Amino acid sequence: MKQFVAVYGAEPDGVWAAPGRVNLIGEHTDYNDGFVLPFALPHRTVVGATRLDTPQWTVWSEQADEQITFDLSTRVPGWGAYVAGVVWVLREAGFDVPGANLAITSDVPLGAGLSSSAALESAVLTALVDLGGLDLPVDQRPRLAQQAENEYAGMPCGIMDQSASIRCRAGHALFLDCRTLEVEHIPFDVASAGLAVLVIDTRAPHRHVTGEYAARRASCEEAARALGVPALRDTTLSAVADLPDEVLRRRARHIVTENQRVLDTVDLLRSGQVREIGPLMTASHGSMRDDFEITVPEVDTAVEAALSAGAYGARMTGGGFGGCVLALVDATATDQVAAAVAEAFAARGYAPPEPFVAVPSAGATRL
Ligand code: GAF
Repeated sequence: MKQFVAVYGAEPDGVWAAPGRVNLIGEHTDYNDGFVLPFALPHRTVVGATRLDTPQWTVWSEQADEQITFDLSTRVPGWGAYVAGVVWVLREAGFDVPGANLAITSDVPLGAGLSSSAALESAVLTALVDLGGLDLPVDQRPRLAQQAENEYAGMPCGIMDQSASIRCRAGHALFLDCRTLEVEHIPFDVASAGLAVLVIDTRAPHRHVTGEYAARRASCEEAARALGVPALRDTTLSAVADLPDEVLRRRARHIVTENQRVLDTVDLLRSGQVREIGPLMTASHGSMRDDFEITVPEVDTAVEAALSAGAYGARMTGGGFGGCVLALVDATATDQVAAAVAEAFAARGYAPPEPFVAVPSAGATRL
């Protein structure tokens, strides 16, 4: 790894990588014990690492253009929290984490809702587990990476992004039950159906993401309490309809209907009906816009323009308040749909969007 050699003057002991993700469907369902269906992107965070004999970590990041050093007594802020949080969580779990020199680079777009932070945590976790020969089965790693983000970095996320980054397989979407953590790898071969998934980074400035995200999570927990269930996974539309609070009713309705849309999407994909998932994607967007209220004008514009240009379905992906839209389109129509979205953005005076075609890729690995 050339960056590692440039910083530390020698080749690393090993190089590891973990991807960003898009979520095909199932938004904000993860922390409600529900279902999600993400797939990994080819974009990934790469970590070169060499083991040290002392409990000290030096980390250089190409994107931050910064090097930090910390030990077990340091509380690390900023981007380094996603690295130090992983060391912290592994030690909390009782592992003897080796000290290390690390060099990190990434082509996961930052702040675009494509899980750049989960890619960083997952790459560092995979590297430290391998370097230290730690006995940590793959299916238990996402929970620890999530805990690092929740308790060290302070973002109350669910378990989807770390699961996608660690457990996805190339050519497949990851059907994850966020309560049991059981997974099924669902073949998602859009190309042989003559289709493509177009990702449109709206580049809309994120607005109050962490606060709004935490507020949605709190509303869901409040609705579950009012309904007398452990999580919104356990309720029904008719029970939700009786909630007296109008806002809680809409928040809970999104979760209940979104879980069903994930199950319906999985059923269609299991029987090879790829194009047919389009209307479920579009319905998911409507539910995020009207019931969960996590979209912004740029993402609504992108969805409407993609649908008008012939997309079979389109929706915002990720936590919301900006970020990316996914559109399911004919493989021959990607340029045309991307151009239609760019035109709609120009007409409204928005910054030009950045489109790319997403291919379901592999999860975290040693290179
Ligand atoms: C963010 C969170 F990190 C995930 O856990 C998930 O809740 C997602 O938003 C919304 O589905 O990416």
